[in-house]
Parts: sequence; C-alpha cells; structure tokens
Amino acid sequence: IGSFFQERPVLKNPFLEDALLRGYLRRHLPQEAPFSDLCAFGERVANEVDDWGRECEVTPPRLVHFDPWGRRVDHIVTSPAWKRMKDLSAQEGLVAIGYERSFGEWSRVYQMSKLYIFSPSSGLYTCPLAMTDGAAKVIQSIGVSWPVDEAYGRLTTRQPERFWTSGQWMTERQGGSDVASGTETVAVPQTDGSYKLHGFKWFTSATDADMTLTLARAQDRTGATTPGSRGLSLFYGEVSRDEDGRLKGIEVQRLKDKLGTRQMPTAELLLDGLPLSEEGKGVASIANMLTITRIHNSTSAAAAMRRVVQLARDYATRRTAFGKLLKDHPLHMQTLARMEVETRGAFLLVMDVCRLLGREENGMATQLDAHLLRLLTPVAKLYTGKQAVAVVSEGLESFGGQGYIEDTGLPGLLRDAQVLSIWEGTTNVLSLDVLRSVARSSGMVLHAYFTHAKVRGASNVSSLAPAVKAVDGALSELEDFVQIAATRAPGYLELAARD
Ligand code: MFK
Ligand code: FAD
Repeated sequence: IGSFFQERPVLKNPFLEDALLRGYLRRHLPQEAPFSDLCAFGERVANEVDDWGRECEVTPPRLVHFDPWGRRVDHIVTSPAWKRMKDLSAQEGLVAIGYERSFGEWSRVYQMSKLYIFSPSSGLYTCPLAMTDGAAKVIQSIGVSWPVDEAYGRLTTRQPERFWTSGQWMTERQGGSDVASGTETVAVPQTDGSYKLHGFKWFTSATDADMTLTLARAQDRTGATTPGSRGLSLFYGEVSRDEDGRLKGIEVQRLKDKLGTRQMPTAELLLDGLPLSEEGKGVASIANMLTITRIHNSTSAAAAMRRVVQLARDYATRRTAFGKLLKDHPLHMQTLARMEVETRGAFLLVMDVCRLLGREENGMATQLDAHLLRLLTPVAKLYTGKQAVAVVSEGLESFGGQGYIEDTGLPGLLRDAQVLSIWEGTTNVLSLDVLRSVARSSGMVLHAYFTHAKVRGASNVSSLAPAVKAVDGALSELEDFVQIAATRAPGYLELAARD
C-alpha cells in the first residue's frame, strides 16, 4: 500500500486559534477574567470534548418502544457521550453564564463566545442548550414564581445533578412556520387549574429533555377553542416517568430519520394528558424563546464556519500538491481568504446581536439598542444560516476527496449546517419577521439601523442621509411590494409548468 500517509488536520485550542474572537473580547470586555476560562475551555474542547462529539455522531440515539415483557416504555436511549455533554454544559455554565450576569452587559457575549468554541464539537448538544436558554428567558420574562421557579433554577444551575434541559415543541404536521393555523393540540382545563394536552407534535428535538414549553389551544367551559394566533396559549410541562420507567402522558411515535443532527433525538410525540400549567400568552410569549434560540442558531452558524476554516488552514500546512504545500498555492489561499472574510463578517454580526441582548438584559439598552436587537436577530439568523451552508461546503472542498469521507468527521459539519436555515424559522419566514419588525415599530428599527451605522463610524456618513430618507418612503411601499410579490407568484408557477 506504499509508505505515504497524509497527516490529518489537527484541531487546536479553538480559542487560542481565533485571533478575531480574542481581539474582539480584548477590545470590548472590561475585564480579562473570561480569558482564562475561555482558554481552559478551548483546551478541553480540543483534547476531550471533540471526541465526545464524534461519539455522539457515531452512536445516535435510538427509541426503545417496549420493555422485554411487552410493556410500552418509549425509552430514548442516548450515548454516554451525550450524557457527558449535559454534565459538562452545567459545569461550564453554558446556560448559567447568561443568567448569573457576572460580566454585566457583556455576559451574553461571554456566554456565546463559549458556545461558539463548543458548538462544532458539541455533538449538537448546543440544540438542547439553546432551547434551555430560551425557556429560562421565557420563564424569567413571564415571572419566576411557583410552579416554574424550580424549573428556572434547574435550567440555569451549574450543578450537573440539578441541571435540566428544555424542549420547544411548536411544530405540528400542518404548520411549522404557520403555527397559528397549524396548531391542533387542545388543552383541556382540569379542576385543579392545570390542563391536559391532547395533540401531536411533529418535530420535537432533544426529546430527552426534562421539561418543555409548548403551544396549545385552551378549551373554554363549553369545550370550544379559538382559531388562529389569538387562540394559542403557552404551556409548561415536565417530562416525567413513573416508577416503572414509563413516560407520563407522552407517547413517542418514532425518532426522525434525518439528513443531519443525527446525534440528537428528534421525535414525533403524542401528548396525552400531560399535566401542564397555562402561561397564557401563546405566540407572543414564545417569541422571547425564539429570540434566544435564533441568536444561538446564528452563533452555531458562525462557529461552523470558523471550525471548517481552522481545519482547512491547518490542512493547508500539511498537504502537498504539485510539489508545494497547499498554503503556497495562491489560488487555494484566495479560497481560504474568502471563507475567512465570510466567517469574520458573520462573527461580528452575531457578536453585535449578543452585545445588544446583554445590554437589554442588564437594563442598559437605549431605545436604539432595543430596535436594533429586534431587527438584527432575524437578519443575523437568516443570513448566517445561509452563509454556513456555503462556507462549510467550500470548506469541505478544501480537503479534496477527504472532505467527502465520513469518518474524517468533516461531512457531518455540512449536514449539521443545512438545518440552520430551516429550523427556528426558515429564511423566508424570517424575512417576513424583518418586515413585521419594521411595520410594528413604524419603521423605527430601520432608523435605528442607519443611526447605528453612523455611530459606529461608517466611512461615508453623508451617503447615509438619502438612505434614512428612503426608509420613510419604504414603509408605504411595503404594502405595494407584498402585493406585487403575491400577484407575481402564481405567474411564476404557471411559467414553470410550461414546456
Ligand atoms: C444550534 C442552535 C439550535 C437552535 C435550537 C433548535 C431546536 C429547535 C428547533 C425549532 O425549529 S423550534 C420551532 C421554531 N419555529 C419557528 O421558528 C416558527 C416560525 N414561524 C414564525 O416565526 C412566525 O413568524 C410566528 C409563528 C412566530 C408568528 O406567526 P403569526 O401567527 O403570523 O404571528 P403574528 O400574528 O404576526 O404575531 C403574533 C404575536 O407574536 C404578535 O404579538 P401580539 O400578539 O402582542 O400582537 C407579534 O408581535 C409576536 N411576534 C411574532 N414574532 C415575533 C414576535 N414578537 C417578537 N419577536 C418576534 N420575532
Ligand atoms: P413549511 O412552513 O411548510 O415551509 C415550507 C416552505 O415554505 C419553506 O421554504 C418556507 O420558507 C416557505 N414558507 C412558509 N411560509 C411562507 C410565507 N409566508 N412566505 C414565503 N414562504 C413561506 N420544531 C419544533 O417546534 N421543535 C423542535 O424541536 C424542532 N426540531 C426540529 C429539528 C429538525 C432537525 C428539523 C429539520 C426541524 C425541527 N423543527 C422543530 C421544525 C422546524 O421548526 C420547522 O420544520 C420549520 O419551522 C419549518 O416549518 P415546516 O416544516 O412546517 O415548513
């Protein structure tokens, strides 16, 4: 078989390898304290956690419907590595940091920096963490009182034995984007003030969660429900088992067979009699969760790009073609440089959103900050989701054929990137969310954006003036735009059907 064996790309400490991350934190954070934590965590990710992530990939979860004696148990069996990820997440404060707020307005930047280092090695554990963070945020914004105070404490703890993760069960067969008309789950009031839920949730990720937030239509005394968004309420439910290990009030239909995110269980669930207490604000309440999970999504997208660039850069110092290392081929370096530019842009956009979130949560946000956060959250999610697929795909090509080989661990990066533009709102749905934010704020989010661009030192400030003016006109044109799009769409379908 010959004597040549190619050296593989080596994952080094992702914090130390990331000059932009370190530079950004040094420039913005008032204290140096998180540096030692991030550096130590980066070391742990490279030397230990990355292998666990791989183990999650090759040992995907499986569903055991029945015990040996034929009783229905619906056990979701996950790998030991997946369980270690849960303990690690608590110990490292991957959710807690955002709620301890030891670094004031910079706490979110610190937390997301840690997740950014962790994400590509996490075996998709960042998914339950995103939903856990989102659930804590919803509980906090609704008010941390009984019975959810215990849950809040568990979601935000650093103690592994107490730590809980949460699900976010919104999607039903009829509607993932349009949950307002797609949700058929009904909540039947019980005499003790709780509700029993009856319905079928079509996508439930990280189904091994300890609790969930979900949407349902509460029945009134006559058994009637209200259609549309106004009829939806938000429910909290604990996922518990009886002494025999059977899930209480939940039936797991099957685990999904997915393109990627295979490390993590995504189930179809029948909710039947799950005892929940109503929180009562439906879509608007879960919007707080969406803000957090969309920021996590953006962080994971930037992280996927960074990881593939780091590995490709390393590989360029080890692989020789046409008599010289890849790093000495200007064309190859141009490709890597383009990936680097995309990655940097994504990182800076995401970190700015995290900065704004941190300011809002610490009572430091100006009106401008609040508008920017509302506008940039969907923009960052939709843009970085698309970027991640393109950059990671390009990244795979930079390893040549090896980029396509499963046990290098590289193809998984692309599979897992593909979901980032789909879940948590598809690109078009988020584009509409941007329009919603413009309309609801009477255009103030766009004014905030252009003002921000000025404050942040746009080189040609005067050129922004016409743009600011255009924003006023744009609002009235929005209606026309939507109208035109709506009338042209059927035309497109007719055209496509022609020979
Ligand atoms: C690695 C990281 C991974 C992250 C975790 C991944 C695992 C989870 C995977 C999932 O995919 S979970 C499911 C995610 N599902 C979605 O993202 C749903 C996509 N659809 C939307 O986003 C729709 O826009 C939405 C369902 C939210 C609303 O559609 P509607 O029914 O047309 O909403 P409408 O009537 O305009 O708004 C209802 C209320 O919500 C309004 O408030 P009010 O009732 O007070 O008037 C809106 O202002 C509010 N709202 C909607 N979107 C909002 C929002 N408020 C703040 N921010 C938003 N983005
Ligand atoms: P549809 O809403 O049917 O969308 C189909 C297409 O139509 C999309 O291209 C969309 O952009 C477009 N479209 C829809 N509406 C509009 C519009 N108004 N204008 C223009 N275009 C539009 N959901 C959960 O609740 N919890 C989970 O844990 C969860 N985990 C998931 C895990 C995975 C791996 C995946 C793939 C999905 C998961 N989802 C989960 C579901 C996910 O959030 C939805 O699939 C997603 O929101 C899209 O909804 P849908 O599948 O119903 O697509």
